[in-house]
Amino acid sequence: MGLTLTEKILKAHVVDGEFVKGQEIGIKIDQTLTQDATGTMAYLEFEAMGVPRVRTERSVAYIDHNTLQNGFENADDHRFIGSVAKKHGIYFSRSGNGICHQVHLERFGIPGKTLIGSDSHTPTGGGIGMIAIGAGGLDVAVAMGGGAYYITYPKIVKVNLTGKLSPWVAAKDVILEVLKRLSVKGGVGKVIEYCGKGVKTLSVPERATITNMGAELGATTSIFPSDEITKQFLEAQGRGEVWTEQKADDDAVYDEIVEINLSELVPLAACPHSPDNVKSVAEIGKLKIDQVCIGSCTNSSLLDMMKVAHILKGKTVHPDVSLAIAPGSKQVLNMMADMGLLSIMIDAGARILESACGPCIGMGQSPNSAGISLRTFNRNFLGRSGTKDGQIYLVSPELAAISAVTGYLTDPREIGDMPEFVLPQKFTVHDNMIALPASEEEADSVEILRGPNIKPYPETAPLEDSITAPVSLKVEDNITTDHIMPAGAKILPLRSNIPAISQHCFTVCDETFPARAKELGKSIIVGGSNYGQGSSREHAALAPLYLGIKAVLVKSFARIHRANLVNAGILPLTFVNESDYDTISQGDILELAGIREKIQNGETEFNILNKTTGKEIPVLCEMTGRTKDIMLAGGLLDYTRENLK
Ligand code: MIC
Ligand code: SF4
Repeated sequence: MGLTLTEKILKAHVVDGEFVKGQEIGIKIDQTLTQDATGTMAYLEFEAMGVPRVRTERSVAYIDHNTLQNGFENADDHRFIGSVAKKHGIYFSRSGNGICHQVHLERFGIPGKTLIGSDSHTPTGGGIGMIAIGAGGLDVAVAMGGGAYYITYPKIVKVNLTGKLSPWVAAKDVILEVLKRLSVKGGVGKVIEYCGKGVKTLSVPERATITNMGAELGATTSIFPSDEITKQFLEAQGRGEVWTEQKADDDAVYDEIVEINLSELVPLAACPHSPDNVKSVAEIGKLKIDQVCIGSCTNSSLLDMMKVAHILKGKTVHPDVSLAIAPGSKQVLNMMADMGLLSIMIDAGARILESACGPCIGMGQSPNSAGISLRTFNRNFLGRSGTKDGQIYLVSPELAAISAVTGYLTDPREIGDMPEFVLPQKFTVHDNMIALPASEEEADSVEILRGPNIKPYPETAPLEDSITAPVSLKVEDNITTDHIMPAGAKILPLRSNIPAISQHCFTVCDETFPARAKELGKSIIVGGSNYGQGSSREHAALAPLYLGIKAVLVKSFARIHRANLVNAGILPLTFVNESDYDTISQGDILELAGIREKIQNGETEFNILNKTTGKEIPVLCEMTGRTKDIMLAGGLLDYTRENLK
């Protein structure tokens, strides 16, 4: 029986566990990446492990998220990360060099290798045939120290692409169509593998748009084969020597098959406030818009910019619309300047932003009150733009650009003929904004530069014998990490200060939560399904840890967030009967009697008691050997200190 591409790469990297679907396996990690919003914490954790030099083939630290320096905090974090990188053998991509995923694809990614990154959109690397997975900062720190990364051996979904995209229909529409069909939880526990004759009609940047936004399916990762098109892309980056062919066997067996005929797709948009709330432009109808933002790790490649410039040429941005464009990397921006694309955009009235995440993470450009904003990004969760009642639609760059001119949500097919957009044979390569690490001899003399906002990792303690605690918060289905630990220009500078950032935990849902939880000392959160979807930010577990949360009881979890809870020593529990969710109220006292012994004995299903109502509630707490030990130790940091020496 033949193998899928995912299985081939995983098999070549497995160091622990067996290849049984649903079981945990440990894989060797070849490359890691971090960004600055999760990076400071990840490097504090790496330091705490006491490993002098990274043990990966390549580790890169990027500065791209917290680039709005409205106070000393972000600049201090950048300086800290730069100094840690230099000392411990990590390449350092300086601010201005671009968004981590775009730059990693251009300059570091290698087909057939494994990559984990402290950012949920790390699967962008799947666009060149890598197994690239988003993870919590602590997991990335462990991988940098040479430890394996653990995932549940996934189900593998084949997306069989046939046909060819029609003019002005984009790669973005492909992933929006997949999201429409599978939903934001449809990918949990799965890898999405793209195959079929349609693959060769898509360029690397287009493939990367699709694997990037696979994160919104909740998938472990997404991957394309590495073929002649990948080879040309890497050669154009001056890195042809790292290319290898990567593909599934012809007789590979998949768990599910999704058929997509590219020729049948039409321009789509994800409507507020979820990436799977997808409708066609025709279904949405005439929608007057206030803002357009083009960029983010999903759609900021040179190819995207070439299309946008073509559409804007000789036009003016509609008087009622503000258009912001953030090219994905210094390379993209440089080439836009050389090719004359930049002056076309400036002339049309676009506001050119630095090559960084920017508005995608609420770092500026928040829309006006109740403003309608079309964005080429990947997330439109409530409040993420920085304007609580902002209405964010996720669209392709083509659709965004033409709408910026007309002032309405516009079907890009109205533009008429589409020229063929061909990527250059050679990209402009100048890695002068990537600082190399110090040599092993020089490393000792590198001083670590810590600012006053950088506070240590919160205190942890081994799992208690029993837990009796009130429910401090009850929330609904599809709670995102943007609800749990909001981002934005005001809160992001606190990423390296857990006591301070905790004051914002869950304030989107309930402003009184942080004070209440702190006062209770110990408490439990109850939630619905797909709890913790979205970002990889471990702050969504570390802030609750700091506020005394001992357990989270929900209908189901998103993958990365569940792992982050375990890493922080917080018990992840799920209801056996989802209807029991309705029997618990905020304020009820829950008793987890003998919980330590139960976990130690490997009990996965047991009852907890709602002392307020007297009702016994059956719950699941599935822990394998390793996660069990992490839980008992009080989290991954304590566990790793013991085991990684
Ligand atoms: C995001 O898109 O939400 C982020 C910001 O890139 C996060 C990481 C973070 O919270 O720092 C992600 O997706 O992992
Ligand atoms: Fe940055 Fe947005 Fe991509 Fe997250 S989704 S890495 S914030 S561009």
